Amino acid sequence: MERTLVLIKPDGVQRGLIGEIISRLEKRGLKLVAAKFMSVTRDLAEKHYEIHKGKPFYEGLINYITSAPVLAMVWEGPLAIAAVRQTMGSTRPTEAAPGSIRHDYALVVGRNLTHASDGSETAIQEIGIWFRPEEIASWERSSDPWIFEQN
Ligand code: IDP
Ligand code: MG
Repeated sequence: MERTLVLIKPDGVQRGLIGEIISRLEKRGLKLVAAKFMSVTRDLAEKHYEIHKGKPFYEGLINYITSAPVLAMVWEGPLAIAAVRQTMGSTRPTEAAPGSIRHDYALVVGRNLTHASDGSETAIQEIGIWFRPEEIASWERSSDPWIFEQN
């Protein structure tokens, strides 16, 4: 079972899309195991986006993610990392698949609503940046056998 970090970025919060985004992940069958509504310090933003340091959009990206609260979450499921990236759509909304969140609700890369971990190592690293272990709830969902094929 995989876990992945999802952020609803400040534009998603400001535009009232929290419910819509959570709903899509829930309906897909993914399981929520942690959530935290919070302001993002510059220190946290810099840790999270360390890989992009030095790129032309870096300063704008840090300003964007620290500009208003975000909803940070951990979602769980088989192949959760790929599934969530697919539900979010490509980084550039005009290249995102129809039906994906970025296609359906966004236009430009600098306001693309969400973050989702892009691999198993980054998922572990990012979850560790945003959540303490005791903030993550491992739980059995009664629908798990109908979604996760555990037989
Ligand atoms: P991802 O969020 O789909 O993983 P990354 O390439 O990791 O995309 O970039 C991180 C974030 O940085 C993007 O989601 C987007 O908010 C921002 N970003 C990436 N490229 C650009 C750009 O060319 N201009 C402005 N912002 C960008
Ligand atoms: Mg990325």
